[in-house]
Amino acid sequence: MKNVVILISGRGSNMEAIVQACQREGWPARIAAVISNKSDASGLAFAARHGIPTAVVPHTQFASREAFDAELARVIDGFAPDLVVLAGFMRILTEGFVRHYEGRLLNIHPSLLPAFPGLHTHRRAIEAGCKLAGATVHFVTPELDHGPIVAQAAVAVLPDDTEDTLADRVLRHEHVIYPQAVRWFVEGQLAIEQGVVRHAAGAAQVRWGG
Ligand code: NHR
Ligand code: GAR
Repeated sequence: MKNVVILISGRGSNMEAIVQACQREGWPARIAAVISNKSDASGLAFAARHGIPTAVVPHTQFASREAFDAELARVIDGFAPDLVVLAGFMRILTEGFVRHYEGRLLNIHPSLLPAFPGLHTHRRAIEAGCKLAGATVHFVTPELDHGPIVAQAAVAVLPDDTEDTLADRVLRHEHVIYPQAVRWFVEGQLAIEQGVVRHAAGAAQVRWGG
């Protein structure tokens, strides 16, 4: 069994989708903990209801990013993780933290990387007149939103989309590709060769949506 630790900052709907797929599909994994940097993250209640240990490491109580990341890593490592999953986790992580979890740290970013790293991706895609938007699951590297790509989902940007309607359309596909990617990892199906992620059995690493 692989231990998976999930980091959230808020709603945690991607975390929920991962917890539910893990239970429903009987992955060789357990969700060992859900950890938030915000005590009011609503996802913590879902985790507790499902019997998953939770912890809060409030970033506001640390003098530096290094100090926050050191405490976060100490709490995470208490759950002996094989994989750490960022699911709407909103703090940029230091190089030291990322190196500690190299090759076992995943994120989902709400854009078709390498377009629009950083924040406010849906607003920026609409403003740029993009006709496609989407989400990317990637291994985390020290450079923000630049790590090896595990899976992507693409959706249409519609003429009357707002930031919220586009975010909702993308999120529905996040809830499919993120559990899928985590499942591939815990099954040992992912290999990184020269910065490119391949699925051992050739599963499609792309999803097209309406
Ligand atoms: N850290 C590293 N080193 N590399 C990545 O690829 C990371 C990361 C930490 C988080 C998620 C990411 C996203 O998918 C992620 C990827 C937060 C910010 C941000 O600017 C940017 C990207 C992501 C998460 N955070 C502000 C900060 O000062 C705080 C913003 C807030 O609290 O609302 O850390 O988009
Ligand atoms: C998701 O859309 C995720 O891709 C995005 O925030 C949302 C979190 O929703 N992540 C980021 O923007 C990271 N900077 P959730 O908490 O319901 O999973």
